[in-house]
Amino acid sequence: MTPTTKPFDRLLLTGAAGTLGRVLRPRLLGHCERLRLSDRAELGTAAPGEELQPAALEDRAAVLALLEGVDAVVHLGGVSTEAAFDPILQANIVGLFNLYEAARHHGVRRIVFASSNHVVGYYRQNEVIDSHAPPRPDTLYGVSKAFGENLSRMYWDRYGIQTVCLRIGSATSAPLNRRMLASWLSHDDLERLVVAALTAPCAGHTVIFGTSDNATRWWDNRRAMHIGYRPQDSAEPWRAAIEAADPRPDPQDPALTWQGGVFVKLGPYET
Ligand code: 15L
Repeated sequence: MTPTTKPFDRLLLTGAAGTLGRVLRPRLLGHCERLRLSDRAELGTAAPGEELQPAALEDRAAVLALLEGVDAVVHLGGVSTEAAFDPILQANIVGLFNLYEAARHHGVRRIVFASSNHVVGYYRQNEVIDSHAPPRPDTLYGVSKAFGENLSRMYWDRYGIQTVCLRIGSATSAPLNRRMLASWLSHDDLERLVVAALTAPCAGHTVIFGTSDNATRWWDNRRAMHIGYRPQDSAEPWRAAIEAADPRPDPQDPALTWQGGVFVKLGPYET
């Protein structure tokens, strides 16, 4: 085998056709020799170094095949917002179990799991919490991400599979509203966070909040300092324009009350 300067031979990115999957797809190629991309949706054509392997997460055999020969996984796949219970059950509960069983079967040692701030969406915006705060999910989606954090904890304790759970805030190209002055995660910082989570020497099982270096903070990441994530962007340059666009916000507005923002008003949907 030829010597490699990249930290991984083969990485798997699930949810590669989704919003953040499309952001990470070209960026992760810089960190591995081969990038296996999966989604249930159309993935386009493979660039050099890419392998396309479509799969539905609830298809156990397909997920087992997906993890064969993989060094580490960036798992963005699944339902990424509030929805009816059944799709959440299939993708985020059954699908995640399939992923961890496949990792155990193939000896994959590291998974970066896209959790969400909606695990703790029912904390108020005047509270500062860390990863030891009990979950207070704002949606069925948030409950499913709390399940993922607990499932991955069990696979670490029982089987030694390391997971970094990223409680991603609002990963957009720019902050769009007052809430995002605290919750924003730039795309460059998203890449820094994922790479730190993939390469931290001793990740064990870690929960880390995914935000940029914003001046307003609800989430304390000191318990995850060993991951070595150093955000370099901030929402602050957008503050003046965002505040000017909405000079007298309603203090009762859920978007400005709860850490999960408007998610507290979403659903529940009929199954
Ligand atoms: C999430 O978990 C969602 O996937 C994303 O679409 C955003 O809504 C984000 O949270 C957020 O809280 O802004």
